[in-house]
Amino acid sequence: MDKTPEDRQGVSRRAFLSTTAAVGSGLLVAELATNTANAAQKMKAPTSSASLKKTNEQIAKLPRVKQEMVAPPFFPKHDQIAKGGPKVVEVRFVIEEKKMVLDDEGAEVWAMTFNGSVPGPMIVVHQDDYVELTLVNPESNAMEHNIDFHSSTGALGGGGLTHVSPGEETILRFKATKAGVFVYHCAPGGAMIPYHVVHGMNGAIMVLPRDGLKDRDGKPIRYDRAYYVGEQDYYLKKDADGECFKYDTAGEDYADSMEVMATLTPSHIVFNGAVGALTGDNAMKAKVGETVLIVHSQANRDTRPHLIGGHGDHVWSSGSFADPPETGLETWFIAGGAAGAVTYTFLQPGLYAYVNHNLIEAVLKGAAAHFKVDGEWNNDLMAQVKKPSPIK
Ligand SMILES: [Cu+2]
Repeated sequence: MDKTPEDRQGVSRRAFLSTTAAVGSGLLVAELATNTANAAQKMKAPTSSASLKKTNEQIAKLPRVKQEMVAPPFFPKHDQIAKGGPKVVEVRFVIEEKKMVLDDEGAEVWAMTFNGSVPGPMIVVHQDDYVELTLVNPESNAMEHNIDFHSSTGALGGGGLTHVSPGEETILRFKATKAGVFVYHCAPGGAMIPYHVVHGMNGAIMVLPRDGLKDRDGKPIRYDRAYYVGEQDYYLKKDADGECFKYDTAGEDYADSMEVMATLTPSHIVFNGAVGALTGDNAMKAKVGETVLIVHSQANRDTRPHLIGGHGDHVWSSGSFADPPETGLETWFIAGGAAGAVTYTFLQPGLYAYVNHNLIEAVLKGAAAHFKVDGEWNNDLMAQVKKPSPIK
């Protein structure tokens, strides 16, 4: 994208970037949606007032911790039970627009990412902690971005206060008042909202109850390992031979992408950014007897996770830890725009497939992962009584 002297001015550049949002197919709809979203975004939280000063002074007395972000499927280091009172948890996201390969056929997308991964990193805090996010949009990026936290309250989930053009950074603080797992995503306005989300710009936060997870009788649930699976739908345009189009820069696929998005038919539905990101050598690991927490998010589209050969021992399908978990489920539902959590204690060794149980989406589109579980086989739970052999 050519830079004019005007582009150096924040306001002109912002105007330019949001104008590009309305280019391409679906122009009218995009404009209508953009205008609606922009009107909402004009509402701003006060940046200087006696009440803000007082709040800042109170929060300044709280302990501060930095949370080191790690790429999914891993979780950052965290305590399952909070130590002490509420804290301010500092998190840093650097936005990276980058080309990613999605499958063995070499399909490519110019992904938009928080910290370079699809999905973005898992954040973990406890209820009533404050999340203080520094959002950095480096000059090397082409587009304006922001962030909407479904776990937060006010200002479009922070989306109204965090618009950053290339070369800008901002800091948002919000109080994590609801316990559960929640999606966050970029939402720059109008058609750019789904465009950024289906280019990978989403992730999840886990807000644990201060005294940890509990079953429906109030008994503690503890996990030995935690994994984060972010499901991503992509909408790549294909040529007459079924080859996906390739582009030289981020944003160049806008019109083509809008055209495919309008069909509601994804070209790819994958876990953690690409086909095979969590299978084979990248399989998630566990041991027999260990309890694993799996958080699964889908920022755009409904899904239905299933662990083949296992179960959901405790399932927070809607993601709210304030509600008792369901137990012993085969498949659970996660609504588009939400995250869900499940614990499972592995009882048998082997390779487990963890899939979106629309099996077309799992097998043909890519929504599958593996768990590699070590340990002793339990013959009481399952045995091969007779090997497959000719019928007598
Ligand atoms: Cu974005």
